[in-house]
Amino acid sequence: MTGKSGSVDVAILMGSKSDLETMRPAAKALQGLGLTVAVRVLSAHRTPEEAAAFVRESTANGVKVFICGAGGAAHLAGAVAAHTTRPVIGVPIAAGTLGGFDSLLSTVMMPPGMPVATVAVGGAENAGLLAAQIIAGSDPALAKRVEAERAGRRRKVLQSDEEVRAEFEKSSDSKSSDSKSGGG
Ligand code: C2R
Repeated sequence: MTGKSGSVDVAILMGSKSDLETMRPAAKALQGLGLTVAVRVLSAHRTPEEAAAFVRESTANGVKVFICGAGGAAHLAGAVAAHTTRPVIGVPIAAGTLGGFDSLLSTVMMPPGMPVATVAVGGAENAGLLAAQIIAGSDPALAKRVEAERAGRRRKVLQSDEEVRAEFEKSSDSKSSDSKSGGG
């Protein structure tokens, strides 16, 4: 993971280091598609000035998408959206007593004019993939890699389908031959 804000494709922000393991799949998905990331712990509540400065600087340096993960009263994604017109994706994080419903609502319920594309609670991998899809709109080589990633998932499901069907077809075959031989 890159630590600088300059010349990276996607900036991933989180409100606390306690969010890192939830957010890591976003970086992994992006890096797996050949995109560069800056990963930062910055909080709209605890480090408002540093967070705002980072977003402005990153925007000036050409960051294409911001991904923001936060738990509880999750204002980070909205605060980031206030300082940039680049797309902002929010990842609500289950932290504290309300299981993530609090951060889901805090992230998703933005006022008109300040969109934050919000993924599922803990949905960092989808946030990474969505950021890649946004960038792929103007990058045909990346679009091909995104399509290949999708095709890989399709293959995995079809492989699982084959395995599960084989297991149950085998067991129903043996039951029907048992009943034939037993029933005379
Ligand atoms: P600690 O584990 O540091 O106490 O943080 C973090 O994202 C984390 O999930 C608990 C939770 O507080 C969240 N936090 C926010 C913001 N800053 C930190 N929601 C913010 O700016 O929105």
